[in-house]
Amino acid sequence: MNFSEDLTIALKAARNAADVIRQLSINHRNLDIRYKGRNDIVTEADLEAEKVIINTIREHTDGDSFLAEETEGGNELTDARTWIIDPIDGTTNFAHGFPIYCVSIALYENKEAKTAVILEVNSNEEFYAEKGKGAFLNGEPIKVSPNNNPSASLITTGFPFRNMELLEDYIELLKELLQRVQGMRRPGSAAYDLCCVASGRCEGFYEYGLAPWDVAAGSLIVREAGGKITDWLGGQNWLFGRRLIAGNKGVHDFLLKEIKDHFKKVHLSNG
Ligand code: 2AM
Ligand code: CA
Repeated sequence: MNFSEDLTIALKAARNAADVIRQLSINHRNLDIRYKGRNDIVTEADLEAEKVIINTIREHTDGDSFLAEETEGGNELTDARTWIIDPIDGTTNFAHGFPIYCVSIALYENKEAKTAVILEVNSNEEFYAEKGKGAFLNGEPIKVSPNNNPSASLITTGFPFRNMELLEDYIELLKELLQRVQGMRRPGSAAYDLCCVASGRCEGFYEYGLAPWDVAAGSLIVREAGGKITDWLGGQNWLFGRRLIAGNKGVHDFLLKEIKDHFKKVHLSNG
């Protein structure tokens, strides 16, 4: 497979960031932690890693735009080439030394994902995809799970941590799923959840309260692995719409129906 120069740049940036994160994780109990909001933290590792990613990309490109969690936030995308970056997806895990956290880098152009890399720092797994070229894990092609049967499926989600307005509906849905599926997991990094869908480690994933940098790369990796991504109404407003469902087709459609049935307030909240 002939990959683009952009993928090489994204991989180099992700590896450089992972080096910085690993270095700082040695002493994670002494990290300088700041609160951006309730339960929403940023560490010096997030800031350093983001700097390294942007500098690496700038060394190899000219005039590209950035949408990055810590320094270049925003809530819209133009048609320009835009790198959407989460230096650490799973910062709460990182700050506790709990081993699932990822560097996530995506390149969008004309509002469409072209290239995506997610590197899980502890396992050193590199998930990546380019539009129309398939999805890969450490160089090997990956595909979503062929198991479309909800009762034999493993489902990941993220617990609500900021917007508690939808909490009751969330718990009702969880209650239902715990009785209908084989197992539920909460890894703590949406980027990683999407990689698990893409590589068939789980059959589906859903969450609300998501930021564009949590899902920009993972959604391309899922689609290139043959999976389906929608928002909670079955539409395509998932990059800025904060709510996403991913899965193989059968389990995605099952989750969409369950969410529609249980989230009575889904139209009323923007969390
Ligand atoms: P972050 O580590 O980049 O902030 C979805 O669960 C996303 O919400 C996570 O990927 C995580 O991304 C973010 N998040 C922020 N604060 C969180 C918290 N207290 N618990 C879980 N996820 C949190
Ligand atoms: Ca982050």
